[in-house]
Amino acid sequence: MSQSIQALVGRIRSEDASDAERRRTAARMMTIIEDEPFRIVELIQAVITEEDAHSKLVVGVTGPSGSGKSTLTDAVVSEFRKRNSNGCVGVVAVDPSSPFTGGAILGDRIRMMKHTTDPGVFIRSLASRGHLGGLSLGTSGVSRVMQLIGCDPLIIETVGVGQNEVEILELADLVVVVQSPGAGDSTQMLKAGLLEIGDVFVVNKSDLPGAEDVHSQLRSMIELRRECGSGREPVLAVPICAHTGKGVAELVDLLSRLAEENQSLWRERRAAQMRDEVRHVILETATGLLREGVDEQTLVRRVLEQGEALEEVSRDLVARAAEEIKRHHGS
Ligand SMILES: Nc1nc2c(ncn2[C@@H]2O[C@H](COP(=O)(O)OP(=O)(O)OP(=O)(O)O)[C@@H](O)[C@H]2O)c(=O)[nH]1
Ligand SMILES: [Mg+2]
Repeated sequence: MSQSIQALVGRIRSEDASDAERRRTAARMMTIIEDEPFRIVELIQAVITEEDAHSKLVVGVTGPSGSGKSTLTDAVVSEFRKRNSNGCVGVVAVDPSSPFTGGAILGDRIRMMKHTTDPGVFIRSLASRGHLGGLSLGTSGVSRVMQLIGCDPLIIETVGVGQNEVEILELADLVVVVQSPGAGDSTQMLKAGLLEIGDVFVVNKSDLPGAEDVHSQLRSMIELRRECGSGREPVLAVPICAHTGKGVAELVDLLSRLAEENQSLWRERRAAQMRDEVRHVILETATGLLREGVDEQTLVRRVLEQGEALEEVSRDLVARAAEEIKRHHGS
């Protein structure tokens, strides 16, 4: 018998729950939603009207592999913890390119982080691909649970850019794009679409030669984007050395200021995002029902070999599914 998400939310909220129990309950809820992503709807139902179920700042960190996203995230987490030692910070590391068995690689990456023993830092990695309901729904579920237990900021790290990653970054209020010298020509970034989705651009590894060049290339690209007026105003952060922490305080200042300024806009976006997730799950569930007991090859043959109209075959399918459901559920 699987546990109700609502009951778990209640347990997390309960005043007599200890911190340890809250953590355990949150971890259980994350596992449930990772295994059954559609159950994110139960979580949304439980928290949708509640402002305090959301972090004020959800940051997506992306950029080419090896640019230093994890090292930078680590440094940013330290800075946030230093500023608010009572609060907690969440990190979700997503690696859509890893096969299901890639856990070991991610394990190494996680161990790299200094914060694994800090009770004020939650870290969760997602390496699985091709889960039912898609990776982004699982990521969203994990993110929402972290927000529910008060992780603020929440940082979502994901490499490169593909469709999955873009979806994941839609969960973020702000997207930070990390570049570094020596990681290939930064015009490649433009092709990869990072320029379009970034809100804050930062050059990491400022201790290495070439960092200034990357910084000024970024500045011209950002200016170009501004001139094209593509809506969101991108910002160029000061160069950073994640190893020494140089520039990290300035980046955290910038992120905090942007969060302050944009809170009401983001609130609306978060609400829209939740409605969108529910809509997605409803349609996916309906598609699943439609497919039940259907011979899809026959449908294809009717269209390709018998020349039936697509619309006709589709309506037929829906009508048959409706009958089937009526028969099973006797209404
Ligand atoms: N010199 C220098 N090296 C850095 C700096 N930040 C990170 N590195 C190194 O760059 C390498 C990659 O860093 P990661 O933080 O793992 O990079 P990543 O972007 O998270 O990599 P993936 O998760 O594989 O995409 C590591 O060897 C880091 O030690 C920096 O500021 N200066
Ligand atoms: Mg990394």
